[in-house]
Amino acid sequence: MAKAVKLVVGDSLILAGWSRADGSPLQRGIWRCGAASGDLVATDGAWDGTTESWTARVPPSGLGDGSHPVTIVVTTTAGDSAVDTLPVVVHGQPRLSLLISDFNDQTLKTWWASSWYPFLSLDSAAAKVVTDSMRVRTDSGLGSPYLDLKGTIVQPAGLTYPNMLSAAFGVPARFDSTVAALDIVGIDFDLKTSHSSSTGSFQLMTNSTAVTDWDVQVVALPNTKGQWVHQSILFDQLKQGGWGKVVGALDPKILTFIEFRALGAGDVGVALDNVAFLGTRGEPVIGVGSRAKSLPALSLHGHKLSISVEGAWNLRVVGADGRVRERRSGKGPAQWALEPSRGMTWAVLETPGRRTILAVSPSMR
Ligand SMILES: [Ca+2]
Repeated sequence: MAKAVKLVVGDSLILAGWSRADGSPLQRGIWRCGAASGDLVATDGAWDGTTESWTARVPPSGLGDGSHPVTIVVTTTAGDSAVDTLPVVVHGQPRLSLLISDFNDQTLKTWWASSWYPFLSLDSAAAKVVTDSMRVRTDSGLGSPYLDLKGTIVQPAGLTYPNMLSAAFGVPARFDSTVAALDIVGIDFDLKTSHSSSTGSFQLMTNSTAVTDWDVQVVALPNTKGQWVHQSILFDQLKQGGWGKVVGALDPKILTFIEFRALGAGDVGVALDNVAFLGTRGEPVIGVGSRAKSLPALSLHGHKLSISVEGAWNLRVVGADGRVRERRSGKGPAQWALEPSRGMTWAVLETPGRRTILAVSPSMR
């Protein structure tokens, strides 16, 4: 045993192993971790052979935040013993530790007052990427302001990798002490993407000072087809995407740059909100909403029905007798007053791949 086991506060550690004695039979095995200790339980029910396999459960209460060696001691009837240790690192549950941007002040600023910007992989000859806009947008009455990037990606002939367009921000060098204090382990955000090409894709990309030769660390993001989704990404999910020497897991202390990328030719959209670092120490940031949770596709306010989806939709209002009382279709958010009706009525919203049903009567009157 040598490699450290990483656990989160509240996890139990299950140990399993086997021990062999030369000569006299094994008599007992114990584990110790700080002030906690317990027996290793022989798999066959009794410590009596020269070879025993065993398990042990170190309960969560025995494993506080921090680094703990777990010691295993096995003894024989002759009084011989063998000791082994297992390093265990326990950290807190990832929580929202540092808000980067919620865009609610209607600017593209990060918390350290640098700005988000559109990043083009190739912005020279032949208009390879056209950035139509990157701005803070608010859909009237449908949630807080958010970052909205739209553009057209053109794939130049001869380019061997997909051309791309990103919403990006730089991480200042002084950030390392903050990262250490909060034990930053990931990033959390609301995301809405769209791509006119079925082969288009999206990535979260980071640069750090450890990765050289223009290489980067990436993880795939979904094409959400115009719907808001909540994403929580731990940095150890990121993999090196390219040419550089493999440096292992991203060390957030040396992060320099984060990009939310659209890749491949086509018309693309990347929208972001409530972007925050996840850390395992310190007080959680409260009051950061999630659009994915707070904005249902279909909601009723008084007698006003709100649709908060980005793409095309069809809606029908259906009575308990199955009769359709109202039909509408559109694209993007919409809100209007429903016609009064007797008895139970349901609004049925259909978007590509999804149907949402909401009872809208009799509470509407
Ligand atoms: Ca916002």
